[in-house]
Amino acid sequence: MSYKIPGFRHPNLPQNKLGFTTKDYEGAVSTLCAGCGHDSISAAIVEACFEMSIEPHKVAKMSGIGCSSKTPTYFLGNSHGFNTVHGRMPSVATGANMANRDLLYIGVSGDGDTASIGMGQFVHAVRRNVNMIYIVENNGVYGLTKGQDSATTDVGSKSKKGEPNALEPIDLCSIALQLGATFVANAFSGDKPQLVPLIQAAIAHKGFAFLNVISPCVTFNNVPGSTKSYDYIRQHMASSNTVDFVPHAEEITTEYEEGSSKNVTMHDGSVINLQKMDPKLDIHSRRSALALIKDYNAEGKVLTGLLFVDPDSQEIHDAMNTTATPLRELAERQLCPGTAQLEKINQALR
Ligand SMILES: Cc1ncc(C[n+]2csc(CCOP(=O)(O)OP(=O)(O)O)c2C)c(N)n1
Ligand code: SF4
Ligand SMILES: [Mg+2]
Repeated sequence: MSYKIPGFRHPNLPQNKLGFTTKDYEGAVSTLCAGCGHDSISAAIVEACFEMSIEPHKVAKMSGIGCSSKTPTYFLGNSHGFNTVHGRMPSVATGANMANRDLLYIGVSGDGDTASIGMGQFVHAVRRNVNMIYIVENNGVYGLTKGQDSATTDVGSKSKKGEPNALEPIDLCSIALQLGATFVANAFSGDKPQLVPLIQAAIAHKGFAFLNVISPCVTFNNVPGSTKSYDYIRQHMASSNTVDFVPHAEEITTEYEEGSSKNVTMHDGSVINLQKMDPKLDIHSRRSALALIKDYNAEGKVLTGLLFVDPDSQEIHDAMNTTATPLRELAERQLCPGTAQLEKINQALR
Protein backbone atom coordinates (compact mmCIF):
# COMPACT_ATOMS: atom_id res chain seq x y z
CA MET A 1 0.00 0.00 0.00
CA SER A 2 2.79 2.35 -0.82
CA TYR A 3 1.25 4.66 -3.33
CA LYS A 4 -2.11 6.08 -2.33
CA ILE A 5 -3.45 6.88 1.09
CA PRO A 6 -7.22 7.16 0.89
CA GLY A 7 -9.09 10.06 1.33
CA PHE A 8 -9.30 13.57 2.57
CA ARG A 9 -10.61 16.36 0.43
CA HIS A 10 -7.93 18.88 -0.51
CA PRO A 11 -9.75 22.04 -1.65
CA ASN A 12 -6.51 23.81 -2.51
CA LEU A 13 -5.09 21.20 -4.86
CA PRO A 14 -4.05 22.70 -8.21
CA GLN A 15 -6.52 22.16 -11.05
CA ASN A 16 -5.82 21.49 -14.71
CA LYS A 17 -7.59 22.99 -17.72
CA LEU A 18 -10.58 20.71 -17.16
CA GLY A 19 -10.89 21.76 -13.52
CA PHE A 20 -9.68 18.35 -12.32
CA THR A 21 -7.07 17.73 -9.61
CA THR A 22 -4.66 14.79 -9.46
CA LYS A 23 -7.25 13.07 -7.23
CA ASP A 24 -9.51 12.76 -10.27
CA TYR A 25 -6.81 10.69 -11.99
CA GLU A 26 -6.07 8.32 -9.12
CA GLY A 27 -7.54 4.85 -8.67
CA ALA A 28 -8.12 2.37 -5.87
CA VAL A 29 -5.64 1.94 -3.01
CA SER A 30 -2.69 -0.13 -4.24
CA THR A 31 -2.31 -3.62 -2.81
CA LEU A 32 1.23 -4.04 -4.18
CA CYS A 33 4.21 -4.47 -1.82
CA ALA A 34 5.47 -1.23 -0.26
CA GLY A 35 8.30 0.08 -2.43
CA CYS A 36 7.31 -1.80 -5.60
CA GLY A 37 8.51 0.09 -8.67
CA HIS A 38 5.15 -0.45 -10.35
CA ASP A 39 3.47 1.99 -7.93
CA SER A 40 5.88 4.75 -9.01
CA ILE A 41 4.88 4.15 -12.63
CA SER A 42 1.19 4.45 -11.69
CA ALA A 43 2.00 7.77 -9.98
CA ALA A 44 3.83 8.95 -13.11
CA ILE A 45 0.84 8.04 -15.32
CA VAL A 46 -1.45 10.01 -12.98
CA GLU A 47 0.83 13.05 -13.17
CA ALA A 48 1.24 12.82 -16.95
CA CYS A 49 -2.52 12.59 -17.58
CA PHE A 50 -3.32 15.36 -15.08
CA GLU A 51 -0.79 17.72 -16.65
CA MET A 52 -2.05 16.98 -20.16
CA SER A 53 -5.67 17.54 -19.05
CA ILE A 54 -6.70 14.18 -20.50
CA GLU A 55 -10.41 13.48 -20.12
CA PRO A 56 -10.54 10.35 -17.96
CA HIS A 57 -13.62 8.97 -19.74
CA LYS A 58 -11.67 9.08 -23.02
CA VAL A 59 -9.04 6.58 -21.76
CA ALA A 60 -9.06 2.79 -22.01
CA LYS A 61 -6.58 1.00 -19.71
CA MET A 62 -5.59 -2.41 -21.04
CA SER A 63 -3.51 -5.05 -19.29
CA GLY A 64 -2.70 -8.76 -19.06
CA ILE A 65 -1.92 -10.69 -15.86
CA GLY A 66 0.80 -10.01 -13.26
CA CYS A 67 1.48 -7.48 -10.49
CA SER A 68 2.18 -4.98 -13.28
CA SER A 69 -1.07 -5.82 -15.04
CA LYS A 70 -2.99 -5.23 -11.79
CA THR A 71 -1.84 -1.61 -11.64
CA PRO A 72 -4.52 -0.05 -13.90
CA THR A 73 -6.83 -0.53 -10.92
CA TYR A 74 -4.61 1.92 -9.03
CA PHE A 75 -4.71 4.82 -11.51
CA LEU A 76 -7.36 6.59 -13.62
CA GLY A 77 -10.27 5.24 -11.62
CA ASN A 78 -12.75 7.13 -13.83
CA SER A 79 -11.53 5.53 -17.06
CA HIS A 80 -12.48 2.36 -18.91
CA GLY A 81 -10.42 -0.74 -18.20
CA PHE A 82 -9.97 -4.30 -19.43
CA ASN A 83 -7.78 -6.69 -17.43
CA THR A 84 -7.42 -9.45 -20.04
CA VAL A 85 -5.73 -12.88 -19.94
CA HIS A 86 -1.97 -13.46 -19.41
CA GLY A 87 -0.16 -12.21 -22.54
CA ARG A 88 -3.34 -11.42 -24.46
CA MET A 89 -3.62 -7.68 -23.91
CA PRO A 90 -2.23 -6.70 -27.36
CA SER A 91 -4.98 -8.46 -29.33
CA VAL A 92 -7.77 -7.14 -27.10
CA ALA A 93 -6.29 -3.62 -27.34
CA THR A 94 -6.00 -3.96 -31.12
CA GLY A 95 -9.63 -5.05 -31.40
CA ALA A 96 -10.88 -2.27 -29.15
CA ASN A 97 -8.83 0.29 -31.04
CA MET A 98 -10.16 -0.89 -34.40
CA ALA A 99 -13.73 -0.57 -33.11
CA ASN A 100 -13.23 2.86 -31.53
CA ARG A 101 -10.24 5.02 -32.29
CA ASP A 102 -11.57 7.92 -30.22
CA LEU A 103 -10.08 6.63 -26.96
CA LEU A 104 -6.54 6.89 -25.66
CA TYR A 105 -5.31 3.31 -25.18
CA ILE A 106 -2.85 2.82 -22.31
CA GLY A 107 -1.53 -0.75 -22.23
CA VAL A 108 0.32 -1.96 -19.13
CA SER A 109 2.17 -5.26 -19.13
CA GLY A 110 5.04 -7.07 -17.41
CA ASP A 111 8.22 -8.68 -18.68
CA GLY A 112 6.63 -12.12 -18.22
CA ASP A 113 3.35 -10.99 -19.76
CA THR A 114 5.07 -9.49 -22.84
CA ALA A 115 8.41 -11.28 -23.35
CA SER A 116 7.18 -14.85 -22.76
CA ILE A 117 3.55 -15.86 -23.05
CA GLY A 118 2.55 -12.65 -24.83
CA MET A 119 5.46 -12.33 -27.26
CA GLY A 120 3.45 -13.56 -30.25
CA GLN A 121 0.76 -11.00 -29.54
CA PHE A 122 3.17 -8.18 -28.77
CA VAL A 123 5.07 -8.42 -32.06
CA HIS A 124 1.87 -8.06 -34.09
CA ALA A 125 0.67 -5.03 -32.16
CA VAL A 126 4.03 -3.42 -32.94
CA ARG A 127 3.96 -4.51 -36.59
CA ARG A 128 0.44 -3.13 -37.01
CA ASN A 129 1.44 0.19 -35.46
CA VAL A 130 -1.65 0.19 -33.25
CA ASN A 131 -2.16 3.69 -31.90
CA MET A 132 -1.52 3.07 -28.23
CA ILE A 133 1.01 3.53 -25.48
CA TYR A 134 2.44 0.19 -24.37
CA ILE A 135 4.31 0.16 -21.06
CA VAL A 136 6.27 -2.87 -19.91
CA GLU A 137 6.93 -2.67 -16.16
CA ASN A 138 10.12 -4.67 -16.37
CA ASN A 139 11.43 -6.17 -13.12
CA GLY A 140 13.20 -9.18 -14.65
CA VAL A 141 11.08 -11.57 -12.63
CA TYR A 142 7.62 -13.11 -12.39
CA GLY A 143 6.53 -11.11 -9.36
CA LEU A 144 2.95 -12.32 -9.00
CA THR A 145 3.93 -16.01 -9.11
CA LYS A 146 6.65 -15.48 -6.53
CA GLY A 147 10.00 -14.90 -8.15
CA GLN A 148 10.85 -17.09 -11.16
CA ASP A 149 13.39 -15.67 -13.64
CA SER A 150 11.80 -14.09 -16.70
CA ALA A 151 12.99 -13.76 -20.31
CA THR A 152 14.43 -10.32 -19.54
CA THR A 153 16.62 -11.49 -16.63
CA ASP A 154 20.26 -10.73 -17.46
CA VAL A 155 22.90 -13.46 -17.65
CA GLY A 156 24.38 -13.91 -14.17
CA SER A 157 21.64 -11.91 -12.47
CA LYS A 158 20.54 -13.49 -9.21
CA SER A 159 17.10 -13.10 -7.66
CA LYS A 160 16.33 -13.57 -3.97
CA LYS A 161 16.07 -17.34 -3.99
CA GLY A 162 17.53 -18.16 -7.39
CA GLU A 163 20.79 -19.36 -8.90
CA PRO A 164 22.51 -16.90 -11.27
CA ASN A 165 20.55 -16.90 -14.53
CA ALA A 166 22.35 -18.78 -17.32
CA LEU A 167 20.33 -17.63 -20.32
CA GLU A 168 20.65 -14.59 -22.60
CA PRO A 169 17.92 -12.00 -21.99
CA ILE A 170 15.52 -10.50 -24.51
CA ASP A 171 16.03 -6.75 -24.83
CA LEU A 172 12.52 -5.46 -25.47
CA CYS A 173 13.58 -2.03 -26.78
CA SER A 174 15.79 -3.71 -29.40
CA ILE A 175 12.98 -6.09 -30.38
CA ALA A 176 10.53 -3.19 -30.67
CA LEU A 177 13.00 -1.23 -32.81
CA GLN A 178 13.60 -4.18 -35.10
CA LEU A 179 9.87 -4.79 -35.53
CA GLY A 180 9.27 -1.21 -36.60
CA ALA A 181 7.90 0.44 -33.45
CA THR A 182 7.50 4.12 -34.23
CA PHE A 183 8.34 5.37 -30.71
CA VAL A 184 10.74 3.58 -28.37
CA ALA A 185 11.94 4.70 -24.95
CA ASN A 186 13.66 3.13 -21.97
CA ALA A 187 13.17 4.47 -18.44
CA PHE A 188 13.50 3.72 -14.73
CA SER A 189 10.54 3.82 -12.33
CA GLY A 190 12.71 5.68 -9.79
CA ASP A 191 13.35 8.61 -12.13
CA LYS A 192 10.04 10.46 -12.26
CA PRO A 193 11.42 13.66 -13.86
CA GLN A 194 12.43 11.56 -16.86
CA LEU A 195 9.46 9.18 -16.84
CA VAL A 196 6.58 11.71 -16.79
CA PRO A 197 7.59 13.60 -19.97
CA LEU A 198 8.34 10.29 -21.69
CA ILE A 199 4.80 9.10 -20.93
CA GLN A 200 3.42 12.41 -22.19
CA ALA A 201 5.43 12.17 -25.40
CA ALA A 202 4.24 8.58 -25.85
CA ILE A 203 0.63 9.73 -25.40
CA ALA A 204 1.11 12.46 -28.02
CA HIS A 205 2.63 10.00 -30.47
CA LYS A 206 0.39 8.69 -33.26
CA GLY A 207 1.16 4.97 -33.55
CA PHE A 208 2.65 2.30 -31.31
CA ALA A 209 4.60 4.00 -28.50
CA PHE A 210 6.72 1.50 -26.61
CA LEU A 211 7.99 2.33 -23.14
CA ASN A 212 10.15 -0.19 -21.29
CA VAL A 213 10.35 0.89 -17.64
CA ILE A 214 12.76 -0.88 -15.34
CA SER A 215 10.71 -1.33 -12.18
CA PRO A 216 12.36 -3.16 -9.28
CA CYS A 217 10.48 -5.94 -7.48
CA VAL A 218 11.39 -5.34 -3.85
CA THR A 219 10.11 -8.71 -2.69
CA PHE A 220 11.85 -11.09 -5.12
CA ASN A 221 14.49 -9.27 -7.13
CA ASN A 222 16.00 -6.37 -5.20
CA VAL A 223 19.05 -8.15 -3.81
CA PRO A 224 22.81 -7.70 -4.41
CA GLY A 225 23.53 -9.69 -7.58
CA SER A 226 20.30 -8.67 -9.32
CA THR A 227 20.70 -6.35 -12.32
CA LYS A 228 17.13 -5.05 -11.87
CA SER A 229 17.56 -3.86 -8.26
CA TYR A 230 17.27 -0.20 -7.23
CA ASP A 231 20.97 -0.02 -6.34
CA TYR A 232 22.16 -1.64 -9.56
CA ILE A 233 20.06 0.55 -11.83
CA ARG A 234 20.99 3.76 -9.98
CA GLN A 235 24.68 2.87 -10.36
CA HIS A 236 24.52 1.77 -14.01
CA MET A 237 21.90 4.03 -15.52
CA ALA A 238 22.97 6.36 -18.35
CA SER A 239 20.73 8.82 -20.19
CA SER A 240 20.81 9.23 -23.96
CA ASN A 241 18.94 12.49 -23.40
CA THR A 242 16.75 14.31 -20.92
CA VAL A 243 13.26 15.07 -22.10
CA ASP A 244 10.89 18.03 -21.87
CA PHE A 245 7.38 17.69 -23.22
CA VAL A 246 5.73 20.89 -24.40
CA PRO A 247 2.01 20.45 -25.15
CA HIS A 248 0.44 21.87 -28.29
CA ALA A 249 -0.14 25.64 -28.10
CA GLU A 250 2.35 26.22 -25.31
CA GLU A 251 5.56 28.09 -25.92
CA ILE A 252 8.99 26.64 -25.21
CA THR A 253 10.15 29.07 -22.55
CA THR A 254 13.37 27.47 -21.31
CA GLU A 255 16.61 28.36 -23.08
CA TYR A 256 18.76 25.41 -24.04
CA GLU A 257 22.45 25.30 -24.81
CA GLU A 258 23.06 25.31 -28.52
CA GLY A 259 24.18 21.98 -29.94
CA SER A 260 23.02 19.99 -26.96
CA SER A 261 19.29 20.17 -27.63
CA LYS A 262 16.84 19.06 -30.31
CA ASN A 263 13.11 19.59 -30.83
CA VAL A 264 10.83 16.92 -32.28
CA THR A 265 7.40 18.23 -33.35
CA MET A 266 4.64 15.65 -33.01
CA HIS A 267 1.61 15.31 -35.33
CA ASP A 268 -0.63 17.24 -32.90
CA GLY A 269 1.76 20.18 -32.70
CA SER A 270 3.22 19.34 -29.30
CA VAL A 271 7.00 19.34 -29.02
CA ILE A 272 9.46 16.95 -27.42
CA ASN A 273 12.59 18.81 -26.43
CA LEU A 274 15.57 16.53 -26.00
CA GLN A 275 18.48 17.93 -24.07
CA LYS A 276 21.98 16.75 -23.39
CA MET A 277 21.81 14.33 -26.31
CA ASP A 278 24.43 11.64 -26.70
CA PRO A 279 25.94 12.87 -29.99
CA LYS A 280 26.04 9.26 -31.24
CA LEU A 281 22.23 9.02 -31.11
CA ASP A 282 20.22 10.03 -34.17
CA ILE A 283 16.71 10.00 -32.74
CA HIS A 284 15.21 9.23 -36.17
CA SER A 285 17.48 6.26 -36.95
CA ARG A 286 16.68 2.76 -35.70
CA ARG A 287 20.18 1.65 -36.51
CA SER A 288 21.73 4.30 -34.33
CA ALA A 289 19.43 3.39 -31.41
CA LEU A 290 20.15 -0.34 -31.78
CA ALA A 291 23.89 0.25 -31.96
CA LEU A 292 23.87 2.55 -28.94
CA ILE A 293 21.89 0.07 -26.81
CA LYS A 294 24.53 -2.55 -27.61
CA ASP A 295 27.45 -0.17 -26.93
CA TYR A 296 26.11 0.81 -23.50
CA ASN A 297 25.27 -2.80 -22.72
CA ALA A 298 28.84 -3.87 -23.52
CA GLU A 299 30.04 -1.33 -20.94
CA GLY A 300 27.60 -2.75 -18.37
CA LYS A 301 25.39 0.37 -18.56
CA VAL A 302 21.64 0.69 -18.98
CA LEU A 303 20.73 3.28 -21.62
CA THR A 304 17.57 5.29 -20.83
CA GLY A 305 15.67 8.12 -22.49
CA LEU A 306 13.87 8.48 -25.81
CA LEU A 307 15.72 6.22 -28.24
CA PHE A 308 13.72 6.51 -31.44
CA VAL A 309 10.70 8.38 -32.79
CA ASP A 310 9.04 8.67 -36.18
CA PRO A 311 6.79 11.73 -35.79
CA ASP A 312 5.16 11.12 -39.21
CA SER A 313 4.17 7.54 -38.51
CA GLN A 314 1.11 6.04 -40.22
CA GLU A 315 -0.92 4.12 -37.66
CA ILE A 316 -3.08 1.12 -38.53
CA HIS A 317 -6.23 3.17 -39.28
CA ASP A 318 -4.28 5.27 -41.80
CA ALA A 319 -2.87 2.15 -43.42
CA MET A 320 -6.24 0.40 -43.64
CA ASN A 321 -8.31 3.44 -44.50
CA THR A 322 -10.95 2.61 -41.89
CA THR A 323 -13.85 4.79 -40.85
CA ALA A 324 -13.16 7.48 -38.28
CA THR A 325 -16.57 6.85 -36.68
CA PRO A 326 -16.59 4.41 -33.76
CA LEU A 327 -18.37 1.25 -34.97
CA ARG A 328 -21.03 1.53 -32.29
CA GLU A 329 -22.12 4.84 -33.81
CA LEU A 330 -22.63 3.45 -37.30
CA ALA A 331 -26.28 2.97 -38.21
CA GLU A 332 -27.66 0.04 -40.20
CA ARG A 333 -27.94 2.32 -43.23
CA GLN A 334 -24.14 2.73 -43.25
CA LEU A 335 -23.36 -0.88 -42.39
CA CYS A 336 -25.71 -2.59 -44.85
CA PRO A 337 -24.95 -1.80 -48.52
CA GLY A 338 -28.47 -2.70 -49.70
CA THR A 339 -29.68 -5.45 -52.01
CA ALA A 340 -28.58 -3.88 -55.28
CA GLN A 341 -25.04 -3.27 -54.04
CA LEU A 342 -24.85 -6.77 -52.58
CA GLU A 343 -25.97 -8.25 -55.90
CA LYS A 344 -23.20 -6.28 -57.64
CA ILE A 345 -20.59 -7.66 -55.21
CA ASN A 346 -21.88 -11.20 -55.69
CA GLN A 347 -21.78 -10.83 -59.47
CA ALA A 348 -18.18 -9.68 -59.27
CA LEU A 349 -17.27 -12.82 -57.37
CA ARG A 350 -18.87 -15.25 -59.82
C1 LIG B 1 -2.26 -18.70 -19.04
C2 LIG B 1 -1.54 -18.40 -17.77
N1 LIG B 1 -0.34 -18.95 -17.53
C3 LIG B 1 0.31 -18.68 -16.39
C4 LIG B 1 -0.24 -17.84 -15.46
C5 LIG B 1 0.48 -17.60 -14.15
N2 LIG B 1 1.07 -16.27 -14.11
C6 LIG B 1 0.38 -15.24 -13.60
S1 LIG B 1 1.24 -13.82 -13.60
C7 LIG B 1 2.58 -14.60 -14.29
C8 LIG B 1 3.87 -13.87 -14.56
C9 LIG B 1 3.82 -12.41 -14.31
O1 LIG B 1 5.05 -11.84 -14.53
P1 LIG B 1 5.17 -10.41 -15.14
O2 LIG B 1 4.35 -10.27 -16.36
O3 LIG B 1 6.63 -10.11 -15.28
O4 LIG B 1 4.47 -9.48 -14.05
P2 LIG B 1 5.00 -9.02 -12.59
O5 LIG B 1 4.16 -9.79 -11.65
O6 LIG B 1 6.45 -9.33 -12.48
O7 LIG B 1 4.72 -7.56 -12.58
C10 LIG B 1 2.33 -15.95 -14.51
C11 LIG B 1 3.30 -16.89 -15.08
C12 LIG B 1 -1.50 -17.29 -15.74
N3 LIG B 1 -2.11 -16.45 -14.90
N4 LIG B 1 -2.13 -17.57 -16.90
S1 SF4 C 1 5.86 -9.18 -5.67
FE1 SF4 C 1 7.29 -7.74 -6.60
S2 SF4 C 1 6.27 -7.00 -8.46
FE2 SF4 C 1 4.70 -7.91 -7.13
S3 SF4 C 1 3.89 -6.20 -5.90
FE3 SF4 C 1 5.52 -7.18 -4.71
S4 SF4 C 1 7.34 -5.97 -5.21
FE4 SF4 C 1 5.83 -5.54 -6.80
MG1 LIG D 1 7.88 -9.08 -14.04
